[in-house]
Amino acid sequence: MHAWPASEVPALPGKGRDLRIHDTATGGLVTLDPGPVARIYVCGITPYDATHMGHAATYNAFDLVQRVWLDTKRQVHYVQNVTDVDDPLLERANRDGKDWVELAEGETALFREDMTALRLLPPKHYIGAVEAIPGIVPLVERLRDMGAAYELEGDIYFSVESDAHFGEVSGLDTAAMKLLSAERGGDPERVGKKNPLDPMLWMAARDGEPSWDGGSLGRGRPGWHIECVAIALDHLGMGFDVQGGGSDLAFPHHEMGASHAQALTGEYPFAKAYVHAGMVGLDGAKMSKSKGNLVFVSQLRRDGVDPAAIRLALLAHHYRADWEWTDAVLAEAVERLGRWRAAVSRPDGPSAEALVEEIREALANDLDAPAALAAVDRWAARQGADGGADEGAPGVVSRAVDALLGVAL
Ligand code: 5CA
Ligand code: ZN
Repeated sequence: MHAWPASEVPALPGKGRDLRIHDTATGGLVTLDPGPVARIYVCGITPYDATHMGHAATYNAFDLVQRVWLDTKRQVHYVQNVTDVDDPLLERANRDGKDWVELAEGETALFREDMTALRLLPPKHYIGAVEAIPGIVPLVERLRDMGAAYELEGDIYFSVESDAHFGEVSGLDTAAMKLLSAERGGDPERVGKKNPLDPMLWMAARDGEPSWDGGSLGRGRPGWHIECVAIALDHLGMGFDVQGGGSDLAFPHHEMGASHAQALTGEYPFAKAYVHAGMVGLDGAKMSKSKGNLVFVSQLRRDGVDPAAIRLALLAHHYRADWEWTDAVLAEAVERLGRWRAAVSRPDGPSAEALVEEIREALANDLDAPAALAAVDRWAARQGADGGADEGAPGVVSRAVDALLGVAL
């Protein structure tokens, strides 16, 4: 699939800091040490509805990861998927009497527009689950042939016991895993499974549902976790730097994905860090397509809201926090954008060197965007007050805010 156009990232004077970030698997901060090419996989959307503020907040977090890396003069190899066939997508298409392919294509196109408007950097490889199927089938066959997967009434399940490290990503106990598995696409109650937590790798064709040639697996479609594993292994390989998504993906999705990959390759770990963004809610509940309590990026854009203000509204919250979208959050961001634009539109201003270092330090410290915004606020407040007449300063601030925060002033 094609991704979306990249906005330019200005180069800044000096050099950025190495990123310290919270890793779900170790439960603490880790200092990442990527090579000259940092590798990141971020789980993409299931395209049955438009991009809401929760999605945007999560993709914003991983955009910051890349901007910190780019500022350390590294290249970034970024991969993202699209879950373009899945139960909720098929159900929504059925409900609305739409063709599932058209629904997926339409929502993916809208997602690209939203990402472009928000200046979120595009992945180098943007891969749909459907186009990945030819690469998924041999992985499932291999897992089955090595005894890490088994058949149940035509479906193929992964045996979680085949990975000695199973459970290490989320750190949850079995009872918690069972609950979450039932809530998030698993089927712990199905009779005949070796372990209730075992996830499906390949689902035999069901009447009225799309299916593909699965070689020795028979016709069917892939399970959710193996899709992301196949795409990540194909484009990044084992031991990539960051696996990212919202906190609802830690279990089962990232847990199972790590185990699939580790069982397949005999190598450890799948990803060096598992990074999870908090959940954005509306009216006291997690914003979700299934609940329908949504604020869409595209709707705000249609209402004339500047995408830079939407981005500032996201940046005003720490990526790991759970927070609520409200009108006041947006109003504050609009006001801040106006203040910053006025400050950088002057011909000179207070020296910006210290500010660039403050933004770098804030982001390197577990992506503390609110601290970065506060630093820019302080610089903007000094404009015209105690002043300073550094001619280059407004330009430096503009470029730093663009390069490190993705906001065009
Ligand atoms: N297609 C799968 C991943 S392979 C999926 O989870 N799709 S999604 O459309 O449901 O979500 C896309 C991303 O947005 C995921 O990282 C998910 O964790 C994140 N996300 C979903 N809802 C929220 C929310 N309310 N707040 C923050 N992030 C969210
Ligand atoms: Zn995924």
